[in-house]
Amino acid sequence: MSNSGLLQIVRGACGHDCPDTCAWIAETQDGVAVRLYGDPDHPFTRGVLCAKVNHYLERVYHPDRLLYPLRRCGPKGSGQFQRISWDAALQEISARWRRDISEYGAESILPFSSAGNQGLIQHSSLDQRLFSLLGVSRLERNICGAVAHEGLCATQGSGVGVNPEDLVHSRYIVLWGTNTMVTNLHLWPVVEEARRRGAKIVVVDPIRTRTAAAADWHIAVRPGSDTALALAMMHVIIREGRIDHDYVSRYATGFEQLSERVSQYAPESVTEVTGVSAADIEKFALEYSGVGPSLLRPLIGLEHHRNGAMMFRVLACLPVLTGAWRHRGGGLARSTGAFQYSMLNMEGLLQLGLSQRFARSLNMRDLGRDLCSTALSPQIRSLLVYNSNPAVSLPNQHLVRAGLEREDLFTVVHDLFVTETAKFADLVLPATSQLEHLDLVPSWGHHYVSLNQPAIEPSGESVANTELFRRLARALNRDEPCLYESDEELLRTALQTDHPMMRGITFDRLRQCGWLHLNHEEDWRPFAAGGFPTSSGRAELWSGKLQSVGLDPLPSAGEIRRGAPGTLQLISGKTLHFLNTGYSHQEPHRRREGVLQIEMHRDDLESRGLCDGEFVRVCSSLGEIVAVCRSSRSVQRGVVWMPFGGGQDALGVSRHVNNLTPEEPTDWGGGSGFYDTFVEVLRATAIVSE
Ligand SMILES: Nc1nc2c(c(=O)[nH]1)N[C@H]1C(S)=C(S)[C@@H](COP(=O)(O)OP(=O)(O)OC[C@H]3O[C@@H](n4cnc5c(=O)[nH]c(N)nc54)[C@H](O)[C@@H]3O)O[C@H]1N2
Ligand SMILES: Nc1nc2c(c(=O)[nH]1)N[C@H]1C(S)=C(S)[C@@H](COP(=O)(O)OP(=O)(O)OC[C@H]3O[C@@H](n4cnc5c(=O)[nH]c(N)nc54)[C@H](O)[C@@H]3O)O[C@H]1N2
Ligand SMILES: [Mo]
Repeated sequence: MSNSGLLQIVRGACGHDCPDTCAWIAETQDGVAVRLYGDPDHPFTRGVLCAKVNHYLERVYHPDRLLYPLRRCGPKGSGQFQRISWDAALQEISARWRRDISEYGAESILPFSSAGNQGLIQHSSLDQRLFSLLGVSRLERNICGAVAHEGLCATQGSGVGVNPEDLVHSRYIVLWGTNTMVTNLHLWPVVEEARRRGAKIVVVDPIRTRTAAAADWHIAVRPGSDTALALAMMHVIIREGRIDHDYVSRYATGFEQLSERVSQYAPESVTEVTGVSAADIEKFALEYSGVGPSLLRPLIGLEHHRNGAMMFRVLACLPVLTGAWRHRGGGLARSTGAFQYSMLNMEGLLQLGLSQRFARSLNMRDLGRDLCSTALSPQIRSLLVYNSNPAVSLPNQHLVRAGLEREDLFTVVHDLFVTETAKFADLVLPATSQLEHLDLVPSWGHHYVSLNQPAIEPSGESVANTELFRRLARALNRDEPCLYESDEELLRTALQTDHPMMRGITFDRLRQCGWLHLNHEEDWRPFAAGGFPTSSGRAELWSGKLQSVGLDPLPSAGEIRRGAPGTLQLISGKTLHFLNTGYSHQEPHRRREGVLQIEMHRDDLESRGLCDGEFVRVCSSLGEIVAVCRSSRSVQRGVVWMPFGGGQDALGVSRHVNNLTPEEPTDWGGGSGFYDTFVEVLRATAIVSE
């Protein structure tokens, strides 16, 4: 080989389900990746990778990485497999799918995927085209972000917000229900820079997270009660005349109705529900409305409550009242994802018009219920899982697994590792790592568009998602050319857009530079003037649209869930060393996260006669798991914290926090109230001896 021994450099971008979309550089030698590091020139990710991607080559070359197709040779769930060829696997899938389609109808097939790979085409492209043509059941992918987005849209008509890099101009930053230092670490230097320039950093979180501990002020709100807190802030802001009347009269509807509503939310009236003193609420409201530019930064955490959408609807009213949107660094900054997607040629990429007829849509949250349902018509007969690990990540894990255990269900899982879901599969197919496929990665945490270029050949017989769907199409004898476009063709299609912010962002330029900033003026303020993209053209403090679907037209506290007396509210957030459930199948990441712990307030331990470090059974109405209890100053009385992501409890049994969580819908937006879980914690030995 002429390049033998030469070091080559390839630019890529992380496609993990994370807002940061880090730009990386891979060094390869003789077809092997020898080094991976953050691109130091990227203005947002600045050459820094996270605790996971810093060790990405270990993932690529991990001895447990799936390299060949496997067929189950033991009971479902046992993880016993034998190697088979791709041809045999494809033949089996096509034979089964054809039979299902003719006997039960195409809707008896359910493709299930999430954002395990959030690159544009590996997330959605040929898969969607094939599904449309086949007429299989569709999935509502709404477990992450959809609720928050809907909530924001109710007030401001879109999810568009402040450019995250502009936070340096903010003088009052509220990280509201987001653990920035763990889940969005590249925003933290921006926050720090703002602090150096004089900003105050406030964290609103029931848990004293790393981020809360690093802030200037931590407001330890009671879970789910942020709506009441924000309404009380509005009460103070209106009472004290801190309203930007000019902004409100030009750009908002329903100020009078809102004023009347929040008159019921005097700070004293919400201290019990929020756990925040009236004095602190007053102070928070006055600081927020007095120091500018002020910025609210929620991300996802808040949406995992029953009143999840309302959380975001209510927060979005604050910068409208104060006119914070006028100022650079003022307003609200959540996901930039929908914003980036809105600029791409998604119609061309997905070709949803290929659908010949209506196909039902199933909510991903309800997978367990739907798999176990005898009423669903047709019943789900075949399941194809990719980009997701539902046996761990979905609520009511017990039901999901009961569904996956069905003998008459044919399950195919495409992944990089034998996940807990894959253990229930009839066939497991190997997927490529991000070093092994091409993609464009829009970011939900900044304004750069990045190209992920393959650095090495696919390991073993692994294939990218796009290639999987080409192979499936071929096996099913489909002859539509749109099912066989190359990855590059797909990306070129997606980039065929005349959106002004995409001007100059072409495939060829991206191939050269790796990443490019959206094309907008440096001082870009989405809602400084000109209104909002709602049907009224204004921010809807009062919403006719919500009223028309039977919802409260005004911001309200929504349903704040509280458990039965004696139960504790369980919050299960993201961890440093796992990416959702990703990396939990790998040592040393598992070791770094350690044995499963539950953090409890000392009084809650003592009142149960428990000691720090002992094994406890954590029980909800749905299930129970074993953890080591820890006396922690990070949690308030009545609230407990456990990490989400690992697959095993403290006894090494394959069950985790979602064994306890209910598949309960959020108010609107179709998500799941993961954090409205109420548990009892009992000494493990006492129960064992019962
Ligand atoms: N290291 C790492 N990074 C990740 C991920 C990961 O698994 N690991 N996952 C990625 C994904 S998919 C996502 S969605 C994002 C999520 O990013 P975040 O939204 O930042 O993360 P969460 O852990 O879901 O929740 C954030 C915080 O919300 C708090 N919270 C819970 N209930 C309430 C409440 O009622 N009120 C308030 N004020 N706060 C509350 C939790 O205590 C938690 O600290 O992170 C992404 N980044
Ligand atoms: N209790 C509790 N539950 C939660 C949450 C919580 O905070 N608490 N968070 C929720 C949230 S916000 C989210 S986003 C979900 C996440 O839930 P899921 O979307 O199910 O995410 P993961 O568990 O990370 O599964 C992604 C899988 O995709 C695989 N993968 C990565 N790249 C590729 C690829 O290119 N091709 C294929 N075929 N596979 C690939 C990974 O190896 C991994 O196994 O969990 C939700 N569940
Ligand atoms: Mo997520």
